[in-house]
Amino acid sequence: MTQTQSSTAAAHGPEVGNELLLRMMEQLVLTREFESKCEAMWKAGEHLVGEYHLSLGQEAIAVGTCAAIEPSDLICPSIRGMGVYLCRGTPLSQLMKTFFDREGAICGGRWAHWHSPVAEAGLLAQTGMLGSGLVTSAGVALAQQYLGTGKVVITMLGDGATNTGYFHEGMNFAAFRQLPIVIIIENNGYAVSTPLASVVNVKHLSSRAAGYGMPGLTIDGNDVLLVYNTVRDAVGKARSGCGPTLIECMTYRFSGSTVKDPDQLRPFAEKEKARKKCPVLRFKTLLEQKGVLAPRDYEEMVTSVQARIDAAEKEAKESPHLDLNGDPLVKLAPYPDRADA
Ligand SMILES: Cc1ncc(C[n+]2csc(CCOP(=O)(O)OP(=O)(O)O)c2C)c(N)n1
Repeated sequence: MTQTQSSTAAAHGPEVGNELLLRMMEQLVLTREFESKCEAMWKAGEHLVGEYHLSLGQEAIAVGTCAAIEPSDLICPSIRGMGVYLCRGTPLSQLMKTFFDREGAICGGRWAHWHSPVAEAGLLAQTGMLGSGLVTSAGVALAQQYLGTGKVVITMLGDGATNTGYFHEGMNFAAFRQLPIVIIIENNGYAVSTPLASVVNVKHLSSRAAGYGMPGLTIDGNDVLLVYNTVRDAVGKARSGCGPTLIECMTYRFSGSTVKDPDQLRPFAEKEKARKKCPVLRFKTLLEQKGVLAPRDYEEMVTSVQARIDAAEKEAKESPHLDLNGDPLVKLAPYPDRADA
């Protein structure tokens, strides 16, 4: 079954309470501001560890998804996973300490972006080989099924990652075993600078789900409420033993593939058009229309989030540098951009 769902009121499902609406608004702002800050730090030449795949423009997918699952559920973010780390409550200072290689960093500073788990946040590590995160996530889902934990696994990947063999293995295994897993494609139309339409012959990637005997949906990934409702339904089915769902979220990234990418190959007009569909401003407008958010509330929200981010940056920069002398993993694979490696 392949379906496309549009952003109609009916597709939004039951009414969502104001508290949740405001929480999602704040998480959109947090992701936007946190990543904008990180991008600015990179561009100012600050020494940050690793590479950074920004999710600016795609924030609604992480926010809607995280709002739709239980704290006990497990989630494997895509390589653009900062929104998931933030929505699952990873402390801002811990993220900043990781960027600046300070004591208190995630996984003792062995983190390369998205490749480290945060157990207390239910975050599974993304793999370095695109698409294979679906295979490892399917393994985790199999464990939940076998142990009867009632937990659902969410796994997220880009459109380019769906063209790997791992994706097809993972899809087949998830469907065959009717695993408690929801597979989310963040379709931003490009793998680095390769347009999706130049490498696949299907209109909707969700149509591939039928080949495995799994339902597939394509939705507007910039509509946070639609993401929330679609994921919530799929998670409910997975939890009740009805197996996996593939959800393709259509979106666009505002920046280059990584912070180092000058992004000269995507058409300027296309980028400008996409910016007009900003998921953060779109949700802000909706909440203002609903009378849930006043313009002044929004400004206060942004100011307060920025203050939290600045405080986290300050705390990180005042913390001692990590001492990785003698760490067997660092000896085995030194980071080329780590000053003391
Ligand atoms: C199997 C594999 N091939 C190539 C790469 C190098 N690579 C890293 S990110 C990336 C682009 C990924 O595109 P997509 O899956 O669409 O995600 P997006 O970057 O658009 O979020 C590539 C090709 C990789 N990590 N793994």
